[in-house]
Amino acid sequence: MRIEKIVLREMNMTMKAPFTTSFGSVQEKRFLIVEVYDELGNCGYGEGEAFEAPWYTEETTATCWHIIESFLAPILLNRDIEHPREVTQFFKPIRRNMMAKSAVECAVWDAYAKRLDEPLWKVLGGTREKIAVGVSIGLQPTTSQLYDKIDAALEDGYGRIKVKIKPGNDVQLIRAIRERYPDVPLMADANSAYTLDDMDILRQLDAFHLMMIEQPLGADDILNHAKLQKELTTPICLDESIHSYEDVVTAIELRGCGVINVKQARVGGLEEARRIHDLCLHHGIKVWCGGMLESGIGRAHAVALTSLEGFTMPGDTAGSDHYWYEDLIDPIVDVEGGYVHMKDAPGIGYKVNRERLDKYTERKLEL
Ligand code: OSB
Ligand code: MG
Repeated sequence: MRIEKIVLREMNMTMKAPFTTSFGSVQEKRFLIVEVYDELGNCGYGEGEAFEAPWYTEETTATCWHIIESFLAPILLNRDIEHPREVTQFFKPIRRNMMAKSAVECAVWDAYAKRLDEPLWKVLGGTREKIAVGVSIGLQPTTSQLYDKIDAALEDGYGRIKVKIKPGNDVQLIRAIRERYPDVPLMADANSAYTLDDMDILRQLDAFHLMMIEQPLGADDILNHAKLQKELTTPICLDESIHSYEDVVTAIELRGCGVINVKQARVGGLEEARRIHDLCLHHGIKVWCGGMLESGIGRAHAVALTSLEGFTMPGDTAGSDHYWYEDLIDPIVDVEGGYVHMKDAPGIGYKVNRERLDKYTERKLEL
């Protein structure tokens, strides 16, 4: 396979509601869509999932554009590729910039699967015909608004609730949720809002049988997560701290977590995500697939990834309609009774609606 053309698009779509975490709020999503075309005319799509500001990781929409245009596209264009797994190796000389790499790598996987006329999830080695998903609910102005969101999610059939916490919005909040929903599978995500000085607060969270506490401490701090994990019975899940297979090796060696949130965007693509999945399976570390408030294109890649056998815990890949009034794909990612069913169509399995793709494109570059 040879990639002969790459199209880069900057998209702007507004979500149904703002999503608020300990690091800030997003409603207008500026992200990238990458199209790669092989010599036979197969088109693969990938999503640049970085946000406009570098709160979550150091990357932004603008840095992704720059890295793809100036470095990744020139590496890939007109190069012979046997298999998409090689793309990770081609990109090795470029440090980090995982989301930029992932956008391109995912697009190559989609084109490759379309070329084989196979669904991407099968090409990746997935075995699950349907995957369990939950919702991630952002911080709300009041507890009663949070209850409304949880009620709506449960009514829509989602079987797992993740809520965001931050200092001042933690023990009381989780206690209140537990009183109202004693048995709902529940987890809390701090997006790095605490330090070891908050040990007392974090210890109190042990009382609420949470499935896990996601990324309580610093984004670059696996060592202190290991210290914290020794003090807690609730498993720690690492999100922001994991950018590569090597980071997972470190986390396992240090016993820094019991669970890993895998996002292809955060680790440079589907090949690295799959290697992390295999490693965790081997070491008895649980994995699940996180989300980045993606459009249907990134969402379809996450759904395909989640079909791998080790993804035993529900992911964050809720249905398209949870976030968007309209999505870039037909049909939308649909959730029935808490499950997304795999598609048999080639590649990502969903058809990109070119009219809507153009409608939300604010900048376009052909390489
Ligand atoms: O920490 O998992 C996270 C959204 C944006 C950035 C980081 C995170 C999240 C979410 C929501 O929790 C995931 C989703 O529903 O797509
Ligand atoms: Mg998280």
